[in-house]
Amino acid sequence: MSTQKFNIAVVGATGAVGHEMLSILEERNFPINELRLLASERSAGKKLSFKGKEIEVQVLNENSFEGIEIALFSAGGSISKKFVPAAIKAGAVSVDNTSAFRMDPNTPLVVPEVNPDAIKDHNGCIANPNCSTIQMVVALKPLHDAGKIKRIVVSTYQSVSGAGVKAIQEMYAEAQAIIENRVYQRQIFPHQIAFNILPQIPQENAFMKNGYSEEELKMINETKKIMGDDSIRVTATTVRVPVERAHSEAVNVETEKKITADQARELLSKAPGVQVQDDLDKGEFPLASNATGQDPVFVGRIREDLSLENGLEMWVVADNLRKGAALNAIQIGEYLVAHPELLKKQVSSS
Ligand code: NAP
Ligand code: 3JN
Repeated sequence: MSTQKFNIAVVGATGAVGHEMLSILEERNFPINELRLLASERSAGKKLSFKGKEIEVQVLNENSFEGIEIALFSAGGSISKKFVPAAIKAGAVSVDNTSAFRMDPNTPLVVPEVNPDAIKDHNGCIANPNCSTIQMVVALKPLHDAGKIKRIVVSTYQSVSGAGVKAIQEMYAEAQAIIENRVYQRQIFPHQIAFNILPQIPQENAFMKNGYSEEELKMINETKKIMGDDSIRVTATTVRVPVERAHSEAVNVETEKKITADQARELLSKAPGVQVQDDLDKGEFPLASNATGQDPVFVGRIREDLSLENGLEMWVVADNLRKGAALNAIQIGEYLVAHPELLKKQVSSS
């Protein structure tokens, strides 16, 4: 086993995704030499705990990547656009959780269970897909390999944690205010989120001229790029629900070759990263509350579509902050450390 350890930066370490990254790096015993935590001036001097030690958060700047080998970005697209080039210049490979480079033809967009080999084509940056896309493609890849997917129709039920730490706080504060019959001044969501459902993601400037939201177009475009198949037709409706954590999706797929519900269950039960929870007699199907804090993509309610010759319906649930963001990025990091030749700089042995 290699004894190499690596210098890692986490950009956005104080955020919802950053917090999850630190837990997963610790849990999976990622081989770290130095861990550099970066955030905005608001967090200057703040300390975060990692493996029992307190690490001070540093303010992100152009020189933050000196000596860094892997930089994990989750501080928003504009920060990535500005600082991924600085990280590359310093010799680090970036794994970017934002949409900044996802559709850039020179940047691989990777879900390790689906297209790990794309990592080899990186030019200093590897993009992590949108959370809703990640969990869907993990569940669909084995069906695509078996029967070639022609069309996907997906509706999402996305938790508030997808909109960041402040959005979680807003859902609880608004629920409390409603229960106590108080007026609540919203800051994050455009409409009431507590005890309500919003067919708008993201919360600002969501909609395009064609009526689709930005999140829906991300799912459509990213799915084709990750699956490496532009011929798959995809349509999506993305919806915010008052759930703290884990996104749920109703996914309908049409395949070229017939796949029965039993065959789909069999294929999915063997697929990497998937856990089938599908026993209606026992009342078993995936639930956001059970998926919270878990790594797999849970699939259930698998059934043949009564309206189509070769169609399947399923319910797909995953923790958006783990497999949908931090875990997927760290799996890409693990691939890089397992193939150190893919890290641009010479890495030092500990
Ligand atoms: P969040 O809880 O609001 O956290 C934002 C993080 O970014 C904080 O650490 C914040 O630092 C940092 N930040 C903000 N402005 C900064 C600046 N000017 N310089 C340095 N750091 C700055 O948001 P989140 O939910 O963790 O999401 C963060 C980003 O990750 C999103 O914007 C999105 O691009 C990406 N994301 C991706 C997925 C996915 O589907 N793969 C899912 C969720 C999020 P302070 O605490 O100092 O403000
Ligand atoms: O809303 C969600 O459930 C997922 C949100 C993801 C997100 C939030 C702000 C900016 C993204 C993303 O990952 O696509 C971005 C972005 O980077 O564009």
